[in-house]
This record gives sequence, structure tokens and C-alpha cells, in this order.
Amino acid sequence: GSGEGGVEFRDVSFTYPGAEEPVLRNISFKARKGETVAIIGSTGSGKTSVLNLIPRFYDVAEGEVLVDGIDVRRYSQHALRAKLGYVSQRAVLFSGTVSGNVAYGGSAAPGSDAEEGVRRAVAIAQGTDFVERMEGQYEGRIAQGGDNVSGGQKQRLSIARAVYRQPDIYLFDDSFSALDYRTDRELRAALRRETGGATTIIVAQRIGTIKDADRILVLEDGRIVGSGTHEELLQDCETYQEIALS
Ligand code: M5T
Ligand code: MG
Repeated sequence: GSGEGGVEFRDVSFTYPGAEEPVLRNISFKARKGETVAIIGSTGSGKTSVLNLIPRFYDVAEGEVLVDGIDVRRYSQHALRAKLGYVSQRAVLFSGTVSGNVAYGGSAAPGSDAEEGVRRAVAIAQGTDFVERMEGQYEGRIAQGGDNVSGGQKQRLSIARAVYRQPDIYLFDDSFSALDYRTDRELRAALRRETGGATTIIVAQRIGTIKDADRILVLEDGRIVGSGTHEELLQDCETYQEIALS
């Protein structure tokens, strides 16, 4: 099995409801507890689709997706989602306070433990500076859709929302794309430091974000065409070389 905090795909093929062609074909990989596995590949290669199968936004018909060594279909929705910190490709904020957005529906009244948790999560997500510059700070208002914060600030708040829940497994779908390199690096270092043994699956477009992952999967047209460390893939995966050189 893949143990606590692990994710495993066993020969997964997947076709969206109503589609004719499979979007993923024969995907197998393991992310063991505490590992970071990155997924890279061109637009439309199936990266988001891989992540979508873990919280069961869709069910596979072929193969198996396992969390902690157990088929995801055997969990209740609640039990499965409690393990996962999913950050979607489009950061979604709702109208409310910063705290309310990070604690996602839970209340985080000033002075409460929950507010401490919000501050910690925002700090790990490298958001302290901009939140503390906002009027009202943690009680400051976020407009509908997060229209009053920048793209990178939105990403950091949606990452903070995942951190707040202290999941065993993080799923980041291109969650660092609007961050400058330094913030990207510092955020990932803080996550590693502060979230100890969490397993991380990180989809990204740029090499800098994934270079230090334990393993990188290269997707092309829904298939894994390369798997290894940055150095290994530079040696023997043509698709990876193309991405790295672009
Ligand atoms: C792979 C199709 C999409 C594309 C292929 C998420 C989603 C995707 N697709 C659907 O039909 N329904 C869906 O809900 O699947 O798409 P992806 O997995 O989104 O690719 P990606 O994440 O590698 O691309 P990008 O642009 O985010 O880098 O044919 O139409
Ligand atoms: Mg995507």
C-alpha cells in the first residue's frame, strides 16, 4: 500500500462523461507520505484531470486511485476531503473577510484560536505583508470574486485556505503561477518546513516550481511520457527538455 498520506494511481484511464476519447491513459504513479510529486506538461495534457480524480470530482472506470492505500471510492466524501488540501487552478474567493475566506465558512473571530490558525496559514502562504497592509487586516473585506486583490494575492489566500485545514495531502493545481519566483520559492520552503510530513502533488507550468520535487511526471496527451528527478528527465525525456529550454 502507499501508507498514510500516500496517493497512488494504478493504471488509471479516464474519459469525461459524454466524451469519446479518454483524457488519461494508463496513468500509474505513487506519492509516498511526505514526498513531493510534480506534474508538468503542455496545456490540455491532462494535469488538472489527474488531480480531479483524487477528491473524486470524477470517478475512474478503469484502474484505481488510492489514498492512504485505500481506493478513494471506499471513503465517504467527507472523510476523503478532510485529508486533502485542494487548491484549484482558478483561485476562488468569496465576498467576506480575509479570515472568513481562509477559514472557509468556519468563523475566525478576532482573538480566537481559529484566528491564530488563520494568521499562521497566511504567514506560510507568504501573505502576511499584504494582509497587514489592507484596511481592516484579517477582518478586511474581500470583494465578490476577490476583485480587490491581485492574482498573486488571490493565489496566496487560496493556498492559506488549504494550509488552515492542515491536510495530510496537498493538491496544488498551478497555484504558484501568479507568484514571482522568490515568493514561489519562499512559500514552498515555508510549506515544507511548517507542514512536516504532508504529501504534495503540485501541477506547474514552470520548471523552477518543480525542480526540487522528489519525482516529476511529464504528461503528454494524457500519458506519462517521463518520470524522474529534474536531472534524470533533462538526460532522457525529450518533452521535458523542450519545456526546460522554452
Ligand atoms: C485535458 C478536457 C479538456 C482537455 C483535456 C478539467 C476538464 C478537462 N477536460 C474536460 O473535458 N472537462 C474538464 O472538466 O480534458 O484537460 P486538463 O486536464 O484541464 O489539462 P491541463 O490541466 O494539463 O491543461 P492546462 O491548460 O491547465 O495547463 O481536452 O478539454
Ligand atoms: Mg489545468
